[in-house]
Amino acid sequence: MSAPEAVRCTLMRGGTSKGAYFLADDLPADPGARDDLLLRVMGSPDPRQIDGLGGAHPLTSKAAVVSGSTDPDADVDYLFLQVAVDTPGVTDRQNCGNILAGVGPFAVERGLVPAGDAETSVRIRMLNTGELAVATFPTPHGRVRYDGDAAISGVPGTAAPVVVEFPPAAGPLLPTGNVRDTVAGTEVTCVDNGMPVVLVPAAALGVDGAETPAELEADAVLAGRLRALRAEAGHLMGLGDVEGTTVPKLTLLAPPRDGGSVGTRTFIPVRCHTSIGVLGAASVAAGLRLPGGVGEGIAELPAAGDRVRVEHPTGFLDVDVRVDPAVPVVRRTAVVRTARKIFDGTVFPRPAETAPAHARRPGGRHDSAAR
Ligand code: NQM
Repeated sequence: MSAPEAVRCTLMRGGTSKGAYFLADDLPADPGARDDLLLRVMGSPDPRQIDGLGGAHPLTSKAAVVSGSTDPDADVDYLFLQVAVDTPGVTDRQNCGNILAGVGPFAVERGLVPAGDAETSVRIRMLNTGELAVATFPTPHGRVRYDGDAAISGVPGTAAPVVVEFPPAAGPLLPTGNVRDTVAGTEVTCVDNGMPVVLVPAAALGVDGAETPAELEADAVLAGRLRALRAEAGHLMGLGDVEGTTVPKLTLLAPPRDGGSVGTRTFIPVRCHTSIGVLGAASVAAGLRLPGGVGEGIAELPAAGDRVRVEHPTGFLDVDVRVDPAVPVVRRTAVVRTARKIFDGTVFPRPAETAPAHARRPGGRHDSAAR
């Protein structure tokens, strides 16, 4: 009997997500072999992911692949991979700003970036989109500090802040060229400030936007409307056939209920997010700042400053976003997240030979992670 496969791995919470972080050198270079390995690490496909590290939800079935960067503007490269839960899919078609929060600390822990004496800034090239981000976090005496007093909604307790800044993105903020489109009979705003998102007034779909994720997921009529709307919006946004993919996301907008700027419920795209993605929220915030968007008359934006407080099912996420609506372009986006190293060691993937036949070669790895 051969020795089991063993892979160095760090399990981290990044923002409101959880994932397995790897050095690129520790994974197969071939994307097919890498994705097959990640399915076996996570325990997919299986709704309970009982035989792997995955937490039986898309938000806890994620992987980060990190390496030193050859880009002079970046210290490290970060590839985000969404590992589907109950289908054998791994996709690199979306980015993840929550898992991003753990990349800087991971890079310091693994010696890719030297730690500063008080805090460290890591310049990260996000390979999924080609965009850059800068993450700054405390490193007293040259060691990553995880404890602290920053609280983020959706995570119990407090931890050290990870401040993430996104320089202006290169791609179009309005992928359809319009601030408003009619899609499947519904007026929407399609926006991309790091994550392609379709903004939809909740009322237009017959819900009030205050329902729990479980209530919304149980609504079969809503699911049908969202699916039709997303299919049409995907084409309009230049994303092609999005059936079976994880982007675009759909965010239902409602008036704020807790003193924030707007209420949201986000579909990623089938499950309803228990909070909201970082880049998803950045796109929502940018979309709300565009005159003529569907958020007008729903959102209540502060008269001054860059802050948009995006309410979601478990609290809120503050995004600082400065938009020049005339172009339109986003000049600056910033968020505060936290991250925590949970476990560092060796993961033993489920052996390849016991995997179901359809999981051995993750067919359509870019197209089947949509739950
Ligand atoms: O939008 C979930 C998450 C995300 C993505 C998703 C994210 C982001 O909360 O930047 O973080 O939208 O699938 O981790």
